[in-house]
Amino acid sequence: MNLGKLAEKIDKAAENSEAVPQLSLTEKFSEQDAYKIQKLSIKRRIDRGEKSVGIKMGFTSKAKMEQMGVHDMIWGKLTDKMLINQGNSINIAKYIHPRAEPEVCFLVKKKIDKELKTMEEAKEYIAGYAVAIEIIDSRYKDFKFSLEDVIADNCSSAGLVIGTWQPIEDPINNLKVTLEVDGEVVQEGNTSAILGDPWEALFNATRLSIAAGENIPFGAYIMAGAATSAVYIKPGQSIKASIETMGEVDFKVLPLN
Ligand code: OOG
Ligand code: MG
Repeated sequence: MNLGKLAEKIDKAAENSEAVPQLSLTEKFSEQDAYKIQKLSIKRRIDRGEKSVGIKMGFTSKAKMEQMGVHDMIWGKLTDKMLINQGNSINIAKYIHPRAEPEVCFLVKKKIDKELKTMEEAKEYIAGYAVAIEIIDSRYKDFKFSLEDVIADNCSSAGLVIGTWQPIEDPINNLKVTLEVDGEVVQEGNTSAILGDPWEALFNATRLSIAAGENIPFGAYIMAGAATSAVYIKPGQSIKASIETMGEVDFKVLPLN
């Protein structure tokens, strides 16, 4: 099996906004191979000039695991091409079948070169957090995949919009999370759905990246994973995520013309 060829296939699917059959339908590959494919596909992006801006956790909540039929947490990479400014509009034609989900994002203030395990350590390395929305856009037909498939596909990462950074103050577990489309609440959840506390997702992100031999640089974003199921987005919509006491963030989808 040629992992580079599989990375090329998944990367081209993203580039051309065209879904492909799940890689696992024709190739047997392990979870470890899947992370190698992910790494090779990210290398293609970096070679095209995209810059690494951080990492994301996936399937850190039951809601997400159940929605997608998988059983373990995963992690992927974020690049500058995925960034959307607060309030800006996206063109749906650049995506295949995008979905939005509410998240917590952390900001790194000091290079993380070891696994963080306690809040005391976290405060030394993390500047703060913000409400974020992730746009996921599986490169697989019908948004269906195995755990290995989705890892190879960089965990469906396609976009993110980050709200205003908040300094670390009170605990951030047990906060109400909502996702609105055109002013109507379409998903409701709680930050405790994220591994009991979004900080747990941060700790796990540091564990996984250190185990992979990678530091997390100063200024990196770390997405904790969605607290609720994701919703499909459509042209003309306004999408907003809010987290109690943390704030809100929104973006729009351009209407079709
Ligand atoms: C995979 C990405 C999962 C999350 O927040 O749980 C994820 C997917 O659902 O397509 O980003
Ligand atoms: Mg996510």
